[in-house]
Amino acid sequence: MPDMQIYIDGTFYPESEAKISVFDHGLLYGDGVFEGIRFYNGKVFRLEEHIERLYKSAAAIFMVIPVDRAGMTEALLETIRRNDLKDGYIRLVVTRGKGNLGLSPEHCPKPTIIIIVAKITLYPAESYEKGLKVVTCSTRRIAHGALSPMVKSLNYLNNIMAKIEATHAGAGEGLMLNEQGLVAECTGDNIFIVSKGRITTPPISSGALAGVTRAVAIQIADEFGIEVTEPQMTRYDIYTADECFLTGTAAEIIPSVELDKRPIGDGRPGPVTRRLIARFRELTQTEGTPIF
Ligand code: PXG
Repeated sequence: MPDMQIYIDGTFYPESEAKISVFDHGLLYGDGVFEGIRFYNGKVFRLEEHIERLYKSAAAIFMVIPVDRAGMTEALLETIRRNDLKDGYIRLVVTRGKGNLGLSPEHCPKPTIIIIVAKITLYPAESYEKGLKVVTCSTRRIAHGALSPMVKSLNYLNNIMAKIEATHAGAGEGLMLNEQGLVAECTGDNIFIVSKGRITTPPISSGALAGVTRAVAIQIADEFGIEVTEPQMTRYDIYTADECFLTGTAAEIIPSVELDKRPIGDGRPGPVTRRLIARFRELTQTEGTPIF
């Protein structure tokens, strides 16, 4: 990777010189929010939805982003232009900013805005053909009573603990349950099943992030005339489903063919999942906010 241009608070720096304070509360306390966004073929996919979620995450943690949505959008597009990429990944981070030691953000006068653009491949192409193995993690998804799981915050430790469990078990992703033992989502993706031609996904209230790709999958299913419902789900529903797939900005739509060593359906990516993936690829190539 050449020295990428990184945006920090309105200025561009080569990666080797892109630095923030050790007193930044994003580092000290994981106090901040972020988004992972993709651009394809010179267009940013679902940009407005990501920007909207960022501002909602910020509002939920009592943080006022010092740039408005239009300014943020322009900063993001300009960062991609400076790096001269047509396809890639954007990591947009807004931290509480530089402050004192001590939890209180009282002495953090201004949030820090960081925009990183990079290439990304989360899973090899083979995984989209053969499907991922998933295991249930013992680490539970964060409870609403602790911090809303809808906030895309810089506190990812519970998902990271779960991801480590999944990796140790030789699985591509880890399934996370909520405190009640109901299915919430995977460590960095939302989960869907297909049973008797119908699609279901856990409700956001079960502890899932309101995924942008989740919404796209629901939109495509709707376009296909397939009903999507959001009932509370248990692992039993996944064990006995015909098909399963995961959605996320980084993962896109990816089949899952095994949960806890049980094959899902016939253990191969199913026809509904394949159709959704094909349509998703079409959409990412054709829709989005033009960069140039
Ligand atoms: N659940 C969780 C916990 C996530 O973090 C998703 C679901 C999928 O949401 P979207 O809006 O992306 O469809 C996420 C997204 C990364 C990375 O770099 C993480 C995510 C997305 C992209 C990159 O770790 N998380």
